[in-house]
Amino acid sequence: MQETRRRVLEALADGPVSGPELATELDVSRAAVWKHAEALREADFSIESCDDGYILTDVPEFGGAAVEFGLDAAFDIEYHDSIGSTNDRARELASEGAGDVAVLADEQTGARGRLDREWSSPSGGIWLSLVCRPDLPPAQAPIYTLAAAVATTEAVRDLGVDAAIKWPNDVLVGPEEKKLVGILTEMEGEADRVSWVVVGIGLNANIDAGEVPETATTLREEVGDIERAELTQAILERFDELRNDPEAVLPAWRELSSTLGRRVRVETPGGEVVGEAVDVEFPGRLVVETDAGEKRVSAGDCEHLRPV
Ligand code: BT5
Repeated sequence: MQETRRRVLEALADGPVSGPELATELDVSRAAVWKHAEALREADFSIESCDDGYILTDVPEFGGAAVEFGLDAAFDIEYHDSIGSTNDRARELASEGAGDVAVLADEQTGARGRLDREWSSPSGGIWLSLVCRPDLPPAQAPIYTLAAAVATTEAVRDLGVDAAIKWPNDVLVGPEEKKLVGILTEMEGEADRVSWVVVGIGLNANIDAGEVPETATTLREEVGDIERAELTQAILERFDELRNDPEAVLPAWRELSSTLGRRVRVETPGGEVVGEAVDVEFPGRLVVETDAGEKRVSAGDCEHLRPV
């Protein structure tokens, strides 16, 4: 959000404040204050007038301004009511040189999972793609996937959802392990350095369970509708913290994962690995104790098996 507009919004939130007072405080013309207030109203902020001036009485449920207002994370928000895929848009922004942008949508019409699988994205979700330009070798980029899983799981647990992470990138709920969140990380880089990483997070928020696959669940189904702007802020803020403190990612991930200690089958590009998942190592390798000894897996589809 533009700086003066953000300051107008903050002053109105602390209001009431009069137009002339605000103009003096921000050192802009009264016409400029008016222009910003009108733009905020158009973005669904409710600004009412009373005897002592103007005051903010309500904030929009979702949207770019709603998420940016009060956000304590280094991301600008680009919001779309509807878009093909936030990851595609984020990749476009990344290739134009952008960084620290979060592309956010209410609905996606052509969203992707891993390996070009379809990702249902009806209106009411949190469809979010983060453009990052970390100073990392490409092999370490998976730590961003784990960081996103940690940020999202903590945020939904705070809403009372019984969520846990299945390696590497799914957030599952309850004993039936229904999928609430999927993460798709994409990147471009040279041999020794990442040029950009796009972390795409798909969270089934205020959506009927019938609108997502049977193996999936939604926040509406689990705990009822939630404030999407607040939840998006919580995810962005925790992710921002973790990307600045990569050492903190694995301990947090281990705490939140339901994969460790379980028998798993992982389909990897090099074949199937079956055994007990015993640990996760930087930057996201799963350590599996198999009949043929320990194996380390960097990528693949993981299935939780019943104990033998
Ligand atoms: C994923 O793939 O889990 C990554 C999903 C990433 C989606 C986000 S949304 C924002 C950004 N923009 C995009 O275009 N993508 C990202 P994968 O592990 O391959 O899982 C895909 C499988 O999950 C599908 O084959 C379905 O079985 C299932 N699925 C599809 N839609 C789902 C949904 N909304 N919720 C839960 N499961 C779903």
